[in-house]
Amino acid sequence: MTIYQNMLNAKANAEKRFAMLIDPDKVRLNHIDQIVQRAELAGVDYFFVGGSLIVNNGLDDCLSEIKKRCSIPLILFPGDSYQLSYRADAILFLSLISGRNAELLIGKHVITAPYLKLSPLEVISCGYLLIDGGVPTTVSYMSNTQPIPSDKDDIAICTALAGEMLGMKLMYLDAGSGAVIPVSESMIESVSQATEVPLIVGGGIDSAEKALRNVKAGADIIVVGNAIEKDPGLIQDIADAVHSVTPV
Ligand code: 1GP
Repeated sequence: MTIYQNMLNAKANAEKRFAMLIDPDKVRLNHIDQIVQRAELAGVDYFFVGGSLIVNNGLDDCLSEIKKRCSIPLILFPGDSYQLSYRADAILFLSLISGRNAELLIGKHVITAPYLKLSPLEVISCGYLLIDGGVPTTVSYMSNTQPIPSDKDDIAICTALAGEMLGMKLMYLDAGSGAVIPVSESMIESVSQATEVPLIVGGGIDSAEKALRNVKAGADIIVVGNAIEKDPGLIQDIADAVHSVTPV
C-alpha cells in the first residue's frame, strides 16, 4: 500500500496520525538509536525529514541511519530542491500556495520533476499554507513570502480549496518551526470542513494537550519537531494523545 493510501484510509476511518519532524542538521547521528527506539515504542506513524534551511550535508546519512533501524515511513519535507534523496520512501511535493513566489509555486517543481520521475520515491503533492506564527520564521524569510494572518480563517479556507481544486492531495497548515502562536483550532476546523484531502498541521505544537485539541478540531496528521528535540519524553505523550481519538 502506498503511504498516501495509508493516509487516506486513516482519514476514512477517522484515525489520526503523528509525524515526527527530523531536521538533519539538528539530529546527531549517534542519537539516532535513541530517537528511533522512542519513536517505535510510541507508535510514531511517519518521519518527516527536512528543514527550511539545511546547512550541513547530512540528509543521506540521516535517512540511511534511520532506515537501518526501523520501518517507520520516511517522508521528505524539503525546504528546497536540493533536499532530495532516494533513501527516503516518499516526498511531499510542496507548493507554497499561501505565497506568491512563482519559484515555490511551480518553478522548483519543473526542475525537480524529471529527477523525481526517475526516482523510486512516492511523490505526494501537497498544498503548503504558511500561517503567521507570531515570530518571523526561517520558512517565511527563506521563501520570501508573507504568511496568512493567523486570524484570517477565510483566506486559509479559500487557499486550501483552490489547492484542492488544482489536484493537490494533501493540505499542510504550518505556523513554521518554533512558532510562538500555533495554528488556531478555529482555522483547523474551518479548513478541514471545507476540504476533503487529509490535513496536516504543524508549527509550535509543544504539548500533548495542544496536539489533542488540533486533532479534535480536524487535523489528520500532527507534525512536531522543536518540542521533541527539547524534550524527547513528549514523543510518547503526543503519540498517545493523537492516537487517543477514536472513530465516532
Ligand atoms: C515545521 O510543522 C513543522 O515546519 C514543525 O514545527 O518544529 O515547531 O514543531 P515545530
